[in-house]
Amino acid sequence: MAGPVPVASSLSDIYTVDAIGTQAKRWNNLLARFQTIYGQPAEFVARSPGRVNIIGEHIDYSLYPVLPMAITADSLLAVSTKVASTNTKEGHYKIKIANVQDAKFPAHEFDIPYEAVDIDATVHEWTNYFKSGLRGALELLRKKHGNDFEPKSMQILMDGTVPAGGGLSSSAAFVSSSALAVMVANGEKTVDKTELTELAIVSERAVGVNSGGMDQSASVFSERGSALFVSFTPSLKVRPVSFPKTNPELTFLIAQSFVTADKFVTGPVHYNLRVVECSLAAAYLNAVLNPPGTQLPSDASPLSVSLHGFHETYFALQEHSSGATKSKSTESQLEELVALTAEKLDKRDGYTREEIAAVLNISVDELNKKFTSRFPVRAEKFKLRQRALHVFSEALRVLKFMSLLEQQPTNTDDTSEYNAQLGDLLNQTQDSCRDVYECSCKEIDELCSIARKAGSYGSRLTGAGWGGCSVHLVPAGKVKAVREACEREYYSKLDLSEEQKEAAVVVSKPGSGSAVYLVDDKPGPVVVDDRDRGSEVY
Ligand code: NG1
Repeated sequence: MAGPVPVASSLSDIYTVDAIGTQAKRWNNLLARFQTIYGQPAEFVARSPGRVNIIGEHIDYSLYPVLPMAITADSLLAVSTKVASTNTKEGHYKIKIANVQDAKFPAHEFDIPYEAVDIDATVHEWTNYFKSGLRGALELLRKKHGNDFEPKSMQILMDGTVPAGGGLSSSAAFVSSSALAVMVANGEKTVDKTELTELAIVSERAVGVNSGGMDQSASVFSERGSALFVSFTPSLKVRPVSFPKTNPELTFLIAQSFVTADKFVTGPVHYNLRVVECSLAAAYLNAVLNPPGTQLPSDASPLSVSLHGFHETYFALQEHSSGATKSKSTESQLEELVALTAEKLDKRDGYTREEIAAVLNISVDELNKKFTSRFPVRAEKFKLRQRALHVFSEALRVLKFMSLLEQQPTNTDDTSEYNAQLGDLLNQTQDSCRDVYECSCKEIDELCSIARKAGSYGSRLTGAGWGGCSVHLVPAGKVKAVREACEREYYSKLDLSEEQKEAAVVVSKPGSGSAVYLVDDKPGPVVVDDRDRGSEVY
């Protein structure tokens, strides 16, 4: 799984068979538009997909493992580095960037100084995502080639099909494909997947969201036909996971709510606030459960202290003081943490900054500096109890889900009971997201109950929530019924275009991750299959 980002020689290396017809048209349009806009062909295309998360919601930034899979929708960046340098400022390189949806995402031209990429995270501007990938990639290139490294100018045309604010991680797809494009444009013949993912995780935080690492990992590493188990400690590790054969066969349906949730705009009361609450919960539990003076390890989570860090410290100290020779299983540790949280964090209406600072034995100013100064958050009280309960119980559900996948169903003629167990875990996640983590919304709740009534085993929000998409585990024979029920009971009440209606509910097959396609090698329409190299197929 680790290793270099693949160089695709045909679209058949990237997409599933059913998607190739539409994708070939789209790629040819992208390359033709590139030629029209810049008066020369693109040299290569960098591609990274969106993802749907199957289970493990809002726990990646607390460094617990998650199980997403890549989808077909993706971000494509067609690139050329043959940029005339006549009007570029001295000591600068030029970035010309345009989007196939030019009315929504206007083209820009930047002269960027060699030494730094300036990103104004207070301004919500689409090109910030490119710049954050650029900044991360350049840091890596400088580490490799020294501080005098001079970046190449680039002209870029982007085509993104992951809906923005739809919970399918358009931002991670854009940042990962941007970083990949910059690496390739600057002469890297191979781009290491782990390096790309790690830099995309850190880069995305520059846009104003304290994100975890699930989306970038899924976008870069996924393999066609498999979901991806991603763990973050002691270091980022991924492994493909396949679903056992079931009867009835299982299908994942993604249903959009058409409630746009913009993490950047609502960060202070939603996403970024949850990150702060989780880190504060870790620090609080450390203060009340570990011996005085215990410091949590500084880790890769956005605020450097995480519930996972607390978890490990707590049990390491317990084992040490009891002289235990055998560690408890992670499942029983998580169960214990759920019980301890319920007991020690007993204030259901939340904790003020003053109350938390007193327990941490620091001033409110120190608390603000450490936890709330990176990105603004707006809260009088922090719901530490609810957030920690969600995280520990969701981490436990991921383990239970994985252990179900690892045991094959016993009765292979009829796996309904097994399917229902998987579905139940998804339903429990939705309940926890709605009631405990408070990241659902009434439209997603409604879609979940419509889908369950029509035959879904398990339905829940996917991604950050507060709108966006829902995911449903549906027996293959009920896909039509679920789709029709959503149309009848939900979408018919919205004012949707034909295009939106068509994209509202899609069957999601696990897709492949990031790839590079070298156009230079293959003039003419994009290649769809090795046999068809260079010839127009669609
Ligand atoms: P979305 O907003 O759906 O891409 C976000 C985070 C993830 C993860 C999920 C919740 C980013 C880029 N992604 O996903 O890391 O925390 O929410 O599980 O911020």
